[in-house]
This record gives sequence, C-alpha cells and structure tokens, in this order.
Amino acid sequence: MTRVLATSVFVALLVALPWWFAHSAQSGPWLPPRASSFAGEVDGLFDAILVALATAFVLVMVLLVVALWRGAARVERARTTHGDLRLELAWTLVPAAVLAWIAVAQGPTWRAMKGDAALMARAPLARVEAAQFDWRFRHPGPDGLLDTSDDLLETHELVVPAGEPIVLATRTRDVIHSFYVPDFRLKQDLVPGRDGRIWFEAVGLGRHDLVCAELCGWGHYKMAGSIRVVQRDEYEAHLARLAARWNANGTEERP
Ligand SMILES: [Cu+2]
Repeated sequence: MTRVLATSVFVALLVALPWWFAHSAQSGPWLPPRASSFAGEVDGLFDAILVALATAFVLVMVLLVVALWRGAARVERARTTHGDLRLELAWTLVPAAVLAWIAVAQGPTWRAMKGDAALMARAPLARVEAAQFDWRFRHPGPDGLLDTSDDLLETHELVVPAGEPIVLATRTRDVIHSFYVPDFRLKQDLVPGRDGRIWFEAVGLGRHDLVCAELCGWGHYKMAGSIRVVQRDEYEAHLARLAARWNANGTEERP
C-alpha cells in the first residue's frame, strides 16, 4: 500500500513538473515579455538549461520508482558496497559534459551582449547613476560630453529611442547596485570606482521596469525606475523639453 502511494506521488511529480516546465517555457508565467534584441537568445539558453534539468529530474524520479519496487520485492539483508568506478565516472563526466556544453553554448550570446568592443566604444546616450536609493540619468548636453555644465539630468525614468543600439555609461555613487531590466533580460552590477558600459536595443514601444538587483541597503526595495521606449522623433522632443526645463532654471510654467 505504501509502495503504491509512494509510486503515485513520484508518478504525479513526474507528469506534473515536466508539463509545468514545458508550459512555463512557452507561456512564461515566470518570464516577463521580451523587449530587447537579445532577449530571445537569453530565453533560449534558459529553456535549454531547463530541458537539461527536467531530463535529470525525470531520470531521478524513474530510478526512485524502480528502486522502490525492486527493493520492496526482495527481503534480504542490505549489502554494504564501497566504490564503483563506472558509476563515479558517469556522475562526474556527464554533469561535466553538460556544464562544458552550457559554457560553449552561451558564448555567442555573451559576446553579443558584452563583447562588442566597437559598439561599447560609441558615445553613450546617457550615464546611469545609481545611488541609495534612486536611479539618475545624465545626458550629455549640446556639447556631447558628460560632466559638463550643459548636462541634462532626469530621475527614475530614462527615455530611449526604439530599434537602435543604445549604449549607456554606468556608475554608482555609493555602494554596489545592479541595473536590471527584466523585459530586456539585461542585468549589470555597478561597482564603486568602476565605471562601465552596457548596451541594448529595445524592440517595440512602451515602459519597462528598472529595478536594483543588488541588496544595497534599507531602501533597496523602493529603488524602482523605468525605461520608456519611444520613437526617435518623440525622443528628440523629450530631450528638447528636458533641456528647456533644465535651462529655465525653475522659472518655467509647471503643468
Ligand atoms: Cu539595491
């Protein structure tokens, strides 16, 4: 009876979890919509690793059920065994091969996201400046240079044009933060003393959550911002409005 009950539990898990894995990978109850040019590649790697894990899970469940029935069928003294070279080689080499495959398979995506030196050398659209506990964005003004008197600053929300590679400089003004836009599948630590670069190409229009993915202090939870993707002409208009507001020195009319 116990055996039947235990087998039912294993079989239920065996059916339910791979179904849920497959279902999740497609409809995405755990993954947000894809909104960057490389999001599909990142999800492809995620799904591939999920399939490898699901395969291992099914294998373990089947072995458990087999052991349960075989063990229960015989009544004999348990044997103590020591060492099995073939088994040990198998459980060392198979996971090693899987890990090596993951390391090779993720290479092109990693290079596309982090390794394009020519792209990263472009003038940044803005600099992300993280601080406890907000996001600030510094645009180079008309002179095209950061850290000059005509810089334009905005907080919480960065507006970017759609359909073109956006390079951002990154900096933290205090502790470690992590720039994370789930819809873009983009996450980058910002480390004190180390300015960096990130890039993405937003697909489609709309607003995407920007969160801090590094526990950075008591107010970490409220370190939320957004990236708003607009058409190029709307972006130019936004920058012009930002410049007008910035240069008005507080004398402009507030809506
Ligand atoms: Cu944080």
